[in-house]
Amino acid sequence: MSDYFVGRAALGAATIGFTDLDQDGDDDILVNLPQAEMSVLSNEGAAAFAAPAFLQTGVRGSFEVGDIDRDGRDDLVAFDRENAILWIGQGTSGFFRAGSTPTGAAGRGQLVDLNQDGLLDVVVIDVGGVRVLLGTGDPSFGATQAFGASNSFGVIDSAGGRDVEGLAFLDMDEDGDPDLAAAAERDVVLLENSLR
Ligand SMILES: [Ca+2]
Ligand SMILES: [Ca+2]
Ligand SMILES: [Ca+2]
Ligand SMILES: [Ca+2]
Repeated sequence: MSDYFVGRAALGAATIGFTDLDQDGDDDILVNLPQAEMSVLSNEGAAAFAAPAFLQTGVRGSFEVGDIDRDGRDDLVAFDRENAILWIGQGTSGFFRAGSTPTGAAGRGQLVDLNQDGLLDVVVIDVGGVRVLLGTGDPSFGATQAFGASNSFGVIDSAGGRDVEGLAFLDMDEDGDPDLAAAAERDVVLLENSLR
């Protein structure tokens, strides 16, 4: 086990992601700091990381890593209180803000290709359920919609108005697209993906 310094005031608000920022073939560590800068720990191989470099990103809140515009470099989607904010990856020079899409939901999200069109989509946890923004490749996301408005698992309104605490994706009906399991209060709610 090794400890690495990531920067001042990493505190509990920090989120961690992995991406090969310098494209040398190994994953580097990104830590988002509360003051809207990002600490980058470059992977030096053999389970060792360099001292942090800092990127002024403006990204606040949690983030997810994925190649949104499909240029081969990872991008970031940050989630603030009302929006999914897209930052396009530029390699070692960091990320630039490409736009923001209202999610109507606070704080957390995940990236997954729900409709299997090759473009990452955004799934956000909302108060009372789960919402989806389909990737358009522009790079941007479409309007939000409820997940699985009708489905064979018998769940009608996303998570039925219950607060969702966690999400996992699994192709439960083996039709080739990822379905969703949501931890909603005392239950696990299964939502079939009906977006295709
Ligand atoms: Ca690397
Ligand atoms: Ca990209
Ligand atoms: Ca998609
Ligand atoms: Ca499925």
